[in-house]
Amino acid sequence: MTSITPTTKVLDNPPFNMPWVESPFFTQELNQSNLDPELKEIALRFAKDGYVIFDPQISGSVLDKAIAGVEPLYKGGARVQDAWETVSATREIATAPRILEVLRILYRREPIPFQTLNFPVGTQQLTHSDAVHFNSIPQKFMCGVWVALEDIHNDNGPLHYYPGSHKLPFYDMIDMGLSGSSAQTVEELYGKEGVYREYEKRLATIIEAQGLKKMIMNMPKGNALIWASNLLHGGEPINDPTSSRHSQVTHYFFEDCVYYTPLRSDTTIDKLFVRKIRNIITGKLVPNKYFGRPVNQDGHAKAASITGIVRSIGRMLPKSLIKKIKR
Ligand SMILES: O=C(O)CCC(=O)C(=O)O
Repeated sequence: MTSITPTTKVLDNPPFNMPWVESPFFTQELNQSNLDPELKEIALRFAKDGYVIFDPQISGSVLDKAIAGVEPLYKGGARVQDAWETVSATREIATAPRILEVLRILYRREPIPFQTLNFPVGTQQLTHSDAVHFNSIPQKFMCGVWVALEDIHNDNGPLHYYPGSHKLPFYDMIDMGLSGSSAQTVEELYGKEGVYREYEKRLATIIEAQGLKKMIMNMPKGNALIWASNLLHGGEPINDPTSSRHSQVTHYFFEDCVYYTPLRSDTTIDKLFVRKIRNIITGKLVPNKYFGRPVNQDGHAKAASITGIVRSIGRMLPKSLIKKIKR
């Protein structure tokens, strides 16, 4: 197996503010790059399909320690968020050098692991795009890395995904005819009648109308799957109710962005739900930045002051925003 070292080179000078794999020059630059064949293949697949499976070179004992370390945290539930804060094996997975190196190459920016989710069983989550939960300005600087902590097969609720769906437009809440920015409670957002359920239903109709082809992923223990922020994916039904399906997904942003939650934003009426993220590598909060400059951020749900940033994608920066960029 070819190893990835920090000296692995791709071409310099990313000309635009977008992930390398999303760049219009990606194919040309990939062909000219000196990446080893294995990395070239990873980059090519990820750009084309919106996901790629690879060996993150994490030892089996770390995977087992993650399962054992998180076990007491479930307390009857089926998911633990941010176990990295207390379970070092989950942190090791989130910060595995090979994962970080691959992400650096795909995005040409420093990756920031900011959230871990551990699951003891299949999630059976309906199909969604992570981009509605986690988005960035500039866009698409987000991905998930899902690591199989045990063998994943048809019976224990494998992942499903729609290859190439990351190239669909990003369907923001307004595109879906929905607004989550006025939700006051978790129930209003995520409950049975909540706006997120409606998003899932409407997304299913798009998938059907477009005739997208679903793939189901069986994966051996230790393998990792990176999905692009806009790749449609979810969890399959659990055929064997006695089965476990230990897995960890880590969500990554990339440096020098504004990080926000589209589900809770509505930029037309000055609501941008900016996220305060913590870098799992350093344990420190990461400033939201726009063109390298920190932007004012009052924290969750109070971030209307930087609404202009979203409006300005593809347009000119509004003066009000420029004033608010700290110099
Ligand atoms: O683990 C799964 O079954 C799905 C996880 C997922 O869709 C997510 O974390 O976004």
